[in-house]
Amino acid sequence: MQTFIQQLTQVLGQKYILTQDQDKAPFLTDWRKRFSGKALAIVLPASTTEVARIVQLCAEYRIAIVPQGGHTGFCGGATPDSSGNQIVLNLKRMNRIHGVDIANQTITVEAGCILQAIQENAAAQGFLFPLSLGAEGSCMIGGNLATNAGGTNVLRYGNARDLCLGLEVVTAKGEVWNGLKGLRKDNTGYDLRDLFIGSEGTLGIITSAVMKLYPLPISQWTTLVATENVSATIALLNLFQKRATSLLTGFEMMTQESLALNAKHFPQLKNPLGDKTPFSILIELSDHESEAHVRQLLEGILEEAFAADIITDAVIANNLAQANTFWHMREHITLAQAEEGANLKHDITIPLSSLDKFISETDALMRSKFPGVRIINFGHLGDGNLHYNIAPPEGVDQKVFNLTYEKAIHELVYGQVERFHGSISAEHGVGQLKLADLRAHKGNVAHDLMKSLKQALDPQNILNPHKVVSI
Ligand code: FAD
Ligand code: 2HG
Ligand code: ZN
Repeated sequence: MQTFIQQLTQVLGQKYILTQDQDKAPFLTDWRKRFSGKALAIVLPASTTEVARIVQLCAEYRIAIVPQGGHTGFCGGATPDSSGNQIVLNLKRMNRIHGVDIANQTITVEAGCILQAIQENAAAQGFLFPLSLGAEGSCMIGGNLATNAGGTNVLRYGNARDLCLGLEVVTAKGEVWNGLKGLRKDNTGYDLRDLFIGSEGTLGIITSAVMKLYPLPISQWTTLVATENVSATIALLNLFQKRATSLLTGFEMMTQESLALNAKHFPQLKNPLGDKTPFSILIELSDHESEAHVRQLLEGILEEAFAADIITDAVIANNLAQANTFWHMREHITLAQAEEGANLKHDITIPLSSLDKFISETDALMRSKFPGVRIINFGHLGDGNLHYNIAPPEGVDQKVFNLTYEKAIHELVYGQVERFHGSISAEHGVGQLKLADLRAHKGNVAHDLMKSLKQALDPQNILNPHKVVSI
């Protein structure tokens, strides 16, 4: 090990290899404090050449590498195991923005760029980089691509995969694959880019990316709408899809129970629809024509929704500050859950046509088997993506509750997801949290194919082993 560290030092210099406990500590626990590990060293490269050299050394000494961005992932993918034999390769020093290509409408960035920095850089040049999530101030584009992150703009612009036109990746052998051409069409055989996106650091280390840009909208209007039930909410979504088509850029659902957590931990974030509304729906329209055009369209659709008895109340944000408070309400649910303590997360997708039945059946099962639990159900309804999280009954110790019921609750939810032909991971990935669940729910053929890919691309199993699939 000493020789390995010495050789690493020759590549990076001592300053960028952290081996002391107090220096390593900030990199060893994830954002939720759900996963903790140990590491031989934290390694902080500044260039693709350095990443390649590190991987070559790890391949030679058979040392496992855990790639890491902002460490905001929910599935423990970026946290090392407890052996103390793995290195964490954190990409935060690789944070250069190489520039915007105006004609191609793309931005080329290094993997360690903070998502918000990319959005701001693009906006300063008149472009929208639409990937947007609550962790955007700290997650990094390499992590976003490695998890194929979703967020609040997916229904209009797609997830991280849809926004990516090229990657540079260091392979398990320490070779560099340069796929940064930024082409919108390229049918030269297997799509390597798509293989690495969503692979959570198990097939290669993403070092740079070419991402799509869009024109900045001239005007955005945000509204909070009250509905009585899921079927009305889906009817509302379909109405907006029909009338607003591509101007619809956000459609988020929050249940009364989810917002009750906000009321408890962030009482300043008052729901303008009141605290008795069963479903509060946050809707955003973005327009490239004019303020008047989009405002008129929004009012027209809401009038139609009232007339059809789909909605019971609506508040339109009058200015940017008010629109921001609506979004804060939505984004603070995750923070309120963290304040409340450990909850059991289920990041799932269900076909929209079955969503109503899924929720009513699963809620009923959950409440009958685990009386008193709080169902914190919210999410990106426009994508059929629920965050169907379970908190213990008020006053019950979370640790004891989770130890006793975690397995049974996951089984109940994932059993229902299977029955309704959904997915057990919509946008957060698999990591170590859902390793066994993936094996159980992916299907043998698909799971074996995934293992074959892992075996082919990383035969020594040094890239983030025992995350996503075990070989
Ligand atoms: P990390 O957590 O550091 O890593 C995630 C995975 O990617 C790990 O497996 C890691 O090994 C791998 N990885 C990281 N960088 C690289 C690289 N350069 N090359 C190869 N592998 C790499 N997620 C959503 O999808 N939608 C949301 O709306 C959303 N909201 C969130 C809100 C909050 C408040 C928080 C805390 C998280 C949220 N997340 C959301 C989850 C998280 O932010 C995303 O999964 C994000 O994409 C992770 O990025 P990161 O840089 O933190 O990656
Ligand atoms: C969101 O949509 C994130 O806010 C977090 O994906 C979801 O807290 C969660 O479970
Ligand atoms: Zn989400």
